[in-house]
Amino acid sequence: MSEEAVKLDRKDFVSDQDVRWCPGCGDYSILAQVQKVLPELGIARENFAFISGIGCSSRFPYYMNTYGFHTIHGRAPALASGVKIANPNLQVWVITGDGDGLSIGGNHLIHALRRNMDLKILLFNNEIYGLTKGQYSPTSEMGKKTKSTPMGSVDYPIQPVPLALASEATFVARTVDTNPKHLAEMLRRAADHKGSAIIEIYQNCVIFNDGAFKDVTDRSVRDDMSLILEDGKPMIFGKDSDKGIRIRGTKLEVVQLGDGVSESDLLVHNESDPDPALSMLLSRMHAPEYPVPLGVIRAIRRPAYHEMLLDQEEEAVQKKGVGEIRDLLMDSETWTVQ
Ligand SMILES: Cc1ncc(C[n+]2csc(CCOP(=O)(O)OP(=O)(O)O)c2C)c(N)n1
Ligand code: SF4
Repeated sequence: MSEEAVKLDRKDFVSDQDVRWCPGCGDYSILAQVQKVLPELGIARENFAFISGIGCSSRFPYYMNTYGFHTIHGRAPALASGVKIANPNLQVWVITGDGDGLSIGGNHLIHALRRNMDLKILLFNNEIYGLTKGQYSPTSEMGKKTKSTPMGSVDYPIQPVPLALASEATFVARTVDTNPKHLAEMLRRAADHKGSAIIEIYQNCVIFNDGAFKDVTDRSVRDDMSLILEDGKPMIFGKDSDKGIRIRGTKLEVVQLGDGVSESDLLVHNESDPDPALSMLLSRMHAPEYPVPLGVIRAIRRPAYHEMLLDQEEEAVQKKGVGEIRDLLMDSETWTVQ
């Protein structure tokens, strides 16, 4: 990495391409925060790769002045895994949508997470297929009326955060496009993480699903309807910071502080708890019964796929010396026809 390369600013990460998202799309805010956070990392531009699938969100690599690859629908995690293994020095970001990452690409996403691939996956969740003009997606609510489901969809939605936890992702967070400060902080945390990092970003599609998250993100309700998680801190929320979350048996409860309930009764967030049970409970908190948790839900450390692979390669070289693919292939008969 050259000396001058690490002294970059936002403009260095802006490409010469015209941004083609609809005016007011939440994607702009995410792009702006990524272009703000990347120069802070002190990494040269040529050491970043942005890999996307297909969708409005997947146009992202065009707008980044880094290496990038707009790949095929749902396959960004697979392509990105190959990129990371081929060149572990790259910091690899995956850009995907709820359609791209959870419909056609659901399988690829799960396996990249479970393998602890060192990827920073940004899941732009707008609960709709934007690029193809507004069909319901796997995260759309049951009964979603669209042109292709005029009477309402009859599908139960999938929830990205519980899915990521169940897939053994080692870093799972949630944020929203309308809170740039929080979004930037989550990007920094994902950038620092070694292993599979996924951030679900609530992203507003102004054209086909406007206001999908307004019950959580609108200025008038957000303090009461979102819970900002902070590691090691009790779970307090509300406009007047007078509500909290406690656990009774296996159920989380919203409580009013003061009614014989004090801060010491509340759950304390432990993002690195080796047992994922509480993070799973948190991930299933939904409005209107609960405030929606935003922040780092889980962050644990375990060896990443490429680290284990490189260790194994080194061990093999030590034992047997540097090999030749040709020798491996021509080594012995694989089968004999008699
Ligand atoms: C193999 C294949 N199947 C279907 C499509 C059509 N298609 C393009 S984008 C898309 C869904 C995009 O939705 P999402 O990932 O939520 O992205 P958004 O556009 O909302 O950002 C679909 C179904 C395609 N391009 N390729
Ligand atoms: S269709 Fe929706 S997601 Fe796509 S660019 Fe327009 S506002 Fe954004």
